[in-house]
Order: sequence, then C-alpha cells, then structure tokens
Amino acid sequence: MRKLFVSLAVTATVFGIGAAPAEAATKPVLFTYVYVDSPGKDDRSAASLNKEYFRITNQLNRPVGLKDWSVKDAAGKVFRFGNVTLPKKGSFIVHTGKGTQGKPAGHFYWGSGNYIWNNTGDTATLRSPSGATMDTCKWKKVVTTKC
Ligand SMILES: [Ca+2]
Repeated sequence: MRKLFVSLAVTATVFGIGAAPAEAATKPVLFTYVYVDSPGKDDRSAASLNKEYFRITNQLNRPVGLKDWSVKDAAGKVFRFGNVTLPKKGSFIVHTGKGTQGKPAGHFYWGSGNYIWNNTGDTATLRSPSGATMDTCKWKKVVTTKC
C-alpha cells in the first residue's frame, strides 16, 4: 500500500497534478443571479411566487451532481436538490413557488407558499452535502441581484 502511495505521489508531481489546477481556484457551482423582487403586487399567487427565483451555474467543464446540495436564506429556510445533475457550464433556476421539478428543463421549485428572498436584504448560501459553503450571495436593498 505504501509503495502505491509513493508511486502515485511521484506521478502526480511529474504531471503537475500536485500543483493547484486552475479549476480548484474557481467555485465549481455558484450563484449567478437572484431575482429578489417579484414584479407586481406580492399577492402570493403561484405566478408571482415563481417570478422570484435564483440561478446557479456550473463553472466546470464536467457535470456536477447536486443530490443533497442545499440553498438557505438568512432566516434558515432550506431548499434541497434531489438527484439531479447540473450539466457542464449549465445553469439551473429555482423558483420560489410550486411546480414540477425539472419542467421545463433546468427549472426547479422551492415549493414555498410565501416569498423566500427578502427584497430589503438577505443572504443566499449554497452548500454541498458535507455542509461546506460553496457560494454566498448577499444584498441589502431591492435589486435584481447579479451575484
Ligand atoms: Ca422577494
């Protein structure tokens, strides 16, 4: 076993794998947009709730499985992804209201009966299944936030 590790270490050095690859410096998946203020009156209708949403984007050149990845607001409300895979360089949009997961393609639904993202300030936190923070997006006023 020890011999195998040594051999791998040497191989890694020779091919430069030991050095941090460019990809490691990049967040694999990050928030690229949070549409915090649903247009029109906040009447909690399905259409209005679903016009509030966030978007995450895969920065990598390979797909990323999102099973049990979660997104949390500052109040502790949590959305958890099911067994879905974010395509390489692809994006998913998660709407606040109800809908059929994955329909249309790339669209998911928090399933909430009320708004999630506070217009006047909030923080979105993306976590991997281990609980590691992968990205955060903060805002302090009514904006269409580009993260
Ligand atoms: Ca809102």
